[in-house]
Amino acid sequence: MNMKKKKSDKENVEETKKIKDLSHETVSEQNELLTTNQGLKINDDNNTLSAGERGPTLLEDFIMREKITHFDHERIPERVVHARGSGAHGYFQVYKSIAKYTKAKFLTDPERKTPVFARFSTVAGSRGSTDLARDIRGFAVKFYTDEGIYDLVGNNSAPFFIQDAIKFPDFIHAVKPEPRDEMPQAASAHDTFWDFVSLSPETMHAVIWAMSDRGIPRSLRMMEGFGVHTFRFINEKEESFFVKFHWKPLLGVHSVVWDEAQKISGKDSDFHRRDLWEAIDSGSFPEYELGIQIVKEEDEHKFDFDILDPTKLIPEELVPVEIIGKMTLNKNPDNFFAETEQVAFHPGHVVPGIDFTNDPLLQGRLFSYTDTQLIRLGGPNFHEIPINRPVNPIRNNQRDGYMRQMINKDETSYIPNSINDNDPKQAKVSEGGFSSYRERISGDKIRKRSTSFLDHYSQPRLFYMSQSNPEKQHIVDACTFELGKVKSVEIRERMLGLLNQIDNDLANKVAEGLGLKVPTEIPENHQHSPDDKPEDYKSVINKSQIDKSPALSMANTRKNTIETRRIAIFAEPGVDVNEVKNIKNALEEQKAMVKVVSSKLGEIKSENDTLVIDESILTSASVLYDALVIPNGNDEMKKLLENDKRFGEFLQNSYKHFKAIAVNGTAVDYMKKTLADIYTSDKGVLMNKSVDDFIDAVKQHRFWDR
Ligand code: HDE
Repeated sequence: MNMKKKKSDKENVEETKKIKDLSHETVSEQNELLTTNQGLKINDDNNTLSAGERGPTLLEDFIMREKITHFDHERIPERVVHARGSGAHGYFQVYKSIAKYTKAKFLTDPERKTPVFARFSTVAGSRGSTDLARDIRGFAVKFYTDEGIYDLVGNNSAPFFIQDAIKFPDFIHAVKPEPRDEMPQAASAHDTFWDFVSLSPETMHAVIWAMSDRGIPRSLRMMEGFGVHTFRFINEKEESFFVKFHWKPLLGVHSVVWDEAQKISGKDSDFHRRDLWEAIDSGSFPEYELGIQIVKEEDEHKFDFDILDPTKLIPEELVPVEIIGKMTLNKNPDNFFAETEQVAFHPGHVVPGIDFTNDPLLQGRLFSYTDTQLIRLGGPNFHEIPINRPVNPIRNNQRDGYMRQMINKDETSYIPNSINDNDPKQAKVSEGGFSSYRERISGDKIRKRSTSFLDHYSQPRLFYMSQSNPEKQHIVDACTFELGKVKSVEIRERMLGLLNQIDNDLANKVAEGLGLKVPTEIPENHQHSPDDKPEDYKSVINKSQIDKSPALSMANTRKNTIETRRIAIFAEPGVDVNEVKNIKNALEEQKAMVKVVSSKLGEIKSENDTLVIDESILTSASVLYDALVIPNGNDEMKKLLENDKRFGEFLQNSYKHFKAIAVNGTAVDYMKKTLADIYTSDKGVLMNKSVDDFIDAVKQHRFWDR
């Protein structure tokens, strides 16, 4: 009896492994001949079974019916938020053990490479919406650790919009297209969004982040990620530390300009997805360092904000970010639907050593993510979809349900049992069993926002004051644009009142653009419940411990590489082919992506050389590039450029969007004429300079103070 039981246990583990292997058999095209889903070889896939050549279709045609039925059911509901996303595989490795903080094995063994799948997304738009919407970006990473799945489901904004999960449906309904006409798609610039946020001061911090350049990243590879909530680490001694997670991209944090973002949405709405794909495809693997901010248990209350409040960040100047490891994304998905679309993240997927706090937003998320997969992926077995399976074997008494893959062979499906030797057994903590942090809780059962959550303005102010002047101007411009799209004057005015609480100068500048006056009365911290009394909120501080946090400004980010920057070189007949090739080689040596752009595809021949054209001016646009080179050429080239307005528009946009521009020889004169009406500064415009100077300029990303 015992022997039989042991065998069944082993069999089950083998079964899990076998299922993994089987998944590979089904995903790869092993059978060369066309078959039905039942494995029947198909002889004719082009003609439906019919009664005679010109006769009616026969219902009997099970092959046609199977194919069309499957097609009819190809769509699954898109994610209610974060529907538009792009994913990639890779691995994570810690630089050194952080066992003093956590027992999570993937964070304590520097030898261990943990496979990951990352998915980046916009929040508001539908699955087919543009990548360049002004929006927060999702930054979700699934770690396939030896102890089970760990998901870090974060955003590229450190604060979130709301404090309590129960407000999430309201917030999302407000930002989604308006209910009557389903407009606008993937945009917060409309009445319902600003109506909601103008009545919810807690949103101000995240709103300011979204209105900053971080809302329009240059690339998914050039944005930070944040775990947002404060989590817990637990070490082997069962000591607990509060922890905030950060992802820091090695390429620095960079954005595009709003005008550019709007144009990219027309020229290539897959811009971010393509950029991620091409970078990985070309071997320039995106890398992000993982950083942690640790707060000791006894320091929980030492800040003038509550670390459980998800609308607050811990300034890096107060608690430095310790860099502990690196994620490298080195493989594109094989199939978008199977992987990027079906991947199911959940902040509740944790491993021993990582635990939750009582952040009320996080607590609500712990419910939502399984619930959403049930409708999106069709049932409780979504963990069996290959992209969601842990790499360690799973074993439990859960059974059946839609799309069950596992063939459980145990004689029992419950514990305790005597029939199967009480298998599967619970794991002791010493065997890696998860046990929740033993936190002492006492309190009344109430619905009430903690008064420690009520300072809604000092952190948005800290963020705004920490920006460089061009970044501040971009926030003003973004608010003016978005509120300019709002039809209700009342909403615009209410928003000005809130912006005024953040900074008077900000509010005045936005008011100026809207042709309005900043309201004089101070908006109250809105009550959260009809029975709340103003005296409940007396203790609101509205003051930050520090005035500036340089870490919050993208201007202070890394600017030491041109890797994967897209650089266009104009070429028309008469161009100095030799010069083009030298510049291209020098830039490509630094791993830039260089394209020679001409009025038509094909080749340009010089006396003793040939230049292959990569892109025609018809299918390329300045907004798809980070920098521009116009090389020397003879008079013919100059004339051709002058006569074709598309080159002029390309050059003008490159200049207007603050990009580095190199012009040599005859191109100097061409540039001066073309930019005559808009030229204000030489910054980032390199006339007859060396390639090295140009490379340094491209590293700067943009010349914002041009
Ligand atoms: Fe999410 N969120 N969220 N969210 N979220 C989802 O889960 C939800 C929140 C985030 O690439 C959904 O599988 C609630 C904060 C990302 O697949 C859903 C609340 C943060 C992704 C859901 C929040 C996030 C999601 C929709 C308030 C940053 C995309 C599809 C309590 C820390 C993951 C899905 C991917 C997705 C609910 C707030 C990040 C509906 C109820 C805060 C990156 O379950």
